[in-house]
Amino acid sequence: MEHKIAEKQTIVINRLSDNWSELMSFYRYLGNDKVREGALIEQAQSQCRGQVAGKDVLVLQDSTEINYASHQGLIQAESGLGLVGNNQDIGYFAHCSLVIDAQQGSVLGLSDVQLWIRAAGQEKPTAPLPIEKKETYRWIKACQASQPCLQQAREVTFVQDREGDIYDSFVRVPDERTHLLIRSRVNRLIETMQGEKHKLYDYADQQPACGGYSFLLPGLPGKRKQRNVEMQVRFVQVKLLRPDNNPHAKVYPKNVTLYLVQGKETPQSAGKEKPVEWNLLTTHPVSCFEQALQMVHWYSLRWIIEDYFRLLKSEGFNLEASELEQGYSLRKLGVIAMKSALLVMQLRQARSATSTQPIAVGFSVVQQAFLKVLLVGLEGQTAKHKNPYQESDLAWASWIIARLGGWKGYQSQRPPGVITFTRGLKRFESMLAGWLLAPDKDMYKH
Ligand SMILES: [Mn+2]
Repeated sequence: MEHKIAEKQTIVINRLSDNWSELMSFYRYLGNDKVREGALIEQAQSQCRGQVAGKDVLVLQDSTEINYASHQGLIQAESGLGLVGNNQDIGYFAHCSLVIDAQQGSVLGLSDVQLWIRAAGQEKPTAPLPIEKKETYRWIKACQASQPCLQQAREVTFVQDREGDIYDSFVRVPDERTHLLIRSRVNRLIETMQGEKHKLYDYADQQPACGGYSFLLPGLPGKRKQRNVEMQVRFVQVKLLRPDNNPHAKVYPKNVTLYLVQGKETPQSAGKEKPVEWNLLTTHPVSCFEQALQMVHWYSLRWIIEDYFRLLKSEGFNLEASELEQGYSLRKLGVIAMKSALLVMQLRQARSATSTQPIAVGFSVVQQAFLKVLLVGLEGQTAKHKNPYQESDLAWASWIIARLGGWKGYQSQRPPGVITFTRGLKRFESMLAGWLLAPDKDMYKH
């Protein structure tokens, strides 16, 4: 049964942003109550579980909103969507935990996906709520829900942006093999190891710079140009003090000892742009420049999840353009797209040769057999036009999918990007659907 669903799903995915009016079977699949959103998420988690054994992993976490304001009149009421953004548009929120290999940076899987909606007419609470009742609880919940599929990992580091800077997290999430790396949101009052009180960022500024770090900051269309960022790095051990404005926090220890790592862009590097400044809080011990550098580097890898959300929403999958009428179906569509987008990212990485993953990461035995069939028609006569990779590597599949997506296969050509891979994957999946139905599979060889 599981297998049937998986195969059906591949048929479905190729339609994600194609002609919606032709999608009757697709609609039926998404509208089928027996296919639960939770089951789709569990499938992704169990796939992830198989990829992390013995590895040090980073879990990049972030939230995004999927907005259906442009289809507001079309979507059935009370069907699983709620208010987003300006508290008028409808849609849903998603919080994803994207697992990557800490050494290689390769995308391994999704350890958790939470979808949630905001109900209309929610009143602002008059008294402080326990964390479990707040929307921000998702950051802690995502760490907890990720744990079962990360059990085989050697070391886990959850990487969160400023929204994740919550005292509760520092108390509740870390253990011997579970760490946090979170960008600080507020200039809190802290206590130094010598017992003095300071403002966090001022105290960081007072530390001697121990070295530099540079990285390429990707551009954001309409917002900023790509630039090389040169940072100065500082670090120091601090005690974070328990917030005293929430009675529910009284159960926590009065402080937690952490390390602060600051990466601050130099004025020369920033030029006219706003300088990048990261004040990172981590449970990893940091006692030398190399360790501080590691933290800054790991945090810089957060761009991968931003890239992932971009792929889901615009470039490749165009989730927000779907014209389904049922909110529940739209949410399931979202989870399916999340799984496909994961594979697109893995295929792109496989071509960059910085990370090698086995083909089984993304393709079942049946799919691998069909890739082989397709390869015959795609390879040219000369060595230059042959797939240069081993059949057991994801890179081998990546070459084929890129060719299906319109990449010509010349080394001199620009390497294929996510759009090419998304197009290639859609084509692959629709051809696979045909192949699986074909009575005589040999005819595909010619
Ligand atoms: Mn965020």
